Amino acid sequence: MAEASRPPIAIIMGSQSDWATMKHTAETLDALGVEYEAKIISAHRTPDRLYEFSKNAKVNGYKVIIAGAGGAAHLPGMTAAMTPLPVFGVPVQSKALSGQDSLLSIVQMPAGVPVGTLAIGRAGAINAALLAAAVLALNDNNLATRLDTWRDKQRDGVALAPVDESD
Ligand code: RP5
Repeated sequence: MAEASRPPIAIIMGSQSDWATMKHTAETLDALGVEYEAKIISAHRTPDRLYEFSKNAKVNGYKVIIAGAGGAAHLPGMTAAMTPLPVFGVPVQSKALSGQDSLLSIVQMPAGVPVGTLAIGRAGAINAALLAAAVLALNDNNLATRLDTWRDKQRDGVALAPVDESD
């Protein structure tokens, strides 16, 4: 695919099982009108796919990569090692350790190869989309306006006083 027709954001994830989390990234980008491609790329099971994707990500026209993985979550760090593009990592909530393994695997990169690490699970997936959109909005005034509108809507949805939800 030619560079001009590529979406600016790639959402990659280590497994089909990560989609339940990473679909929140996709839904948030949909709400902001930001195009993306979503791919399953496993650092462990499909290392050749990871190499091919990461080495060519910039020339293929992507601007930001969002990588979700769980457990021994090497995907964001290995991707960042092979591309100059900004990489945001989403720790998927694992069954064994509730995502603490994923978080520490992603966040503890050695100096020199950064991965911007988000919160575990759904919150991190949504925030990765918002952060990636904010990066793109530096050079896209229309997107900056849509991000402002998104935040205004969020603010307006917060009630002043709590209600008893069990009633
Ligand atoms: C990781 O292993 C994936 O990112 C996923 O979170 C985890 C479990 O993968 P499956 O065994 O469900 O495919 O590589």
